[in-house]
Amino acid sequence: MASEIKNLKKAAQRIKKAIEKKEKILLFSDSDLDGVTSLVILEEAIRSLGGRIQAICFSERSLEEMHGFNKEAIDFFKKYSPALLITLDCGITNFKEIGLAEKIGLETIIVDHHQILDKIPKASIVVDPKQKGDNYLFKELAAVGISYHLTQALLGNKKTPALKKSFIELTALGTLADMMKESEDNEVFIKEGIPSLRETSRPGLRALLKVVAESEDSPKEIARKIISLLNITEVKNHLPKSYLLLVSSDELKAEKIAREVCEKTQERRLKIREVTQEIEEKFDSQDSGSVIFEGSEDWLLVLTGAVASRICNKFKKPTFIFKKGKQISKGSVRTPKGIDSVKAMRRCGHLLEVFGGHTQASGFTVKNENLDKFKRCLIDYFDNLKL
Ligand SMILES: [Mn+2]
Repeated sequence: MASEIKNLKKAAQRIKKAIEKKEKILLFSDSDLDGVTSLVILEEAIRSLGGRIQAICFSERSLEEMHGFNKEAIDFFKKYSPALLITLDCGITNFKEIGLAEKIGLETIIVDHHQILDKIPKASIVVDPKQKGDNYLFKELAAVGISYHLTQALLGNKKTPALKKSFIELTALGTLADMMKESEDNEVFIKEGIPSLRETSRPGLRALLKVVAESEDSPKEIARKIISLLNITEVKNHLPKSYLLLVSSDELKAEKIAREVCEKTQERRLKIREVTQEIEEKFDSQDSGSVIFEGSEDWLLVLTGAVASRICNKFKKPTFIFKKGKQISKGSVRTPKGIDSVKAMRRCGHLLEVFGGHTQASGFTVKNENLDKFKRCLIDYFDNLKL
């Protein structure tokens, strides 16, 4: 293909050098399914080449902290310095943290697909098809799609058919989980990766299928079930259960994790329903205005995305749902088609600590003292948008 993802080859070359020289490699990723699958396939590609992966850490969304790559991760990783750090599905908006990582000897490669704010972090290599000067024609890759292309650049013809099949299954799942456009590269991933799920060789997926798949399920239905179970972002000892499940090579252990994941999902669904109903009832009896902006100390941060999606779907309005913390609040944003959530937040960016994401799905962190101002700024913005 004529067009190439900017810096993808450069990143692959740098990683190859690290593998050859036995440098320590550190992996960091977002904890949703796109992030987890991005990390798993890159990890397996690097290991298959004999690379030395020293530590793995996922963003802990349940804590009151910055979106994506964060201070906690730096504290966790700094004992391994000097090392090569790769951030997946995040990093592109973490200016301060990436700068700090580089400063303490963690040479950083960012592999992200989120929107670029006014500048890019001072990482050693940045791979994000949305950055300036990237002429890769297809801009709708999930992070796992980029990671897949990276594994291809790393492995070339060393990618065995079995490895390819296994990578493409995860790439298809991550792409669907992030609700990326099902065209171009993504269409290929989905067409190739979804039909073979039922015969997957990955013990973790097999265990999950045993628990949830019905014999009459179509491949797409199977994929949806897997995604709804693995898109949980709770993290324990820096690792989410979805990761543990996907990399598990032990059938029995995998079955145990699969059962736990199912139970967790049930609890999570109940909680999502509770919060969603609470908000729905409020706006069934009162006009919500041009934007829905709701938060509570009692809501779990990990559920804000799911709740915002449901509320946005029902009321067809830009929806900001947040967990109110002691000093700062953090939340998720969903907007109806055609409304750019990142643009709206950029307008009010002076009131925010961090924000970023996709046009229709994003997140923010705000000091509590700025909550009201932020809300007013949004109302102002969306009121004017209507005119
Ligand atoms: Mn993603």
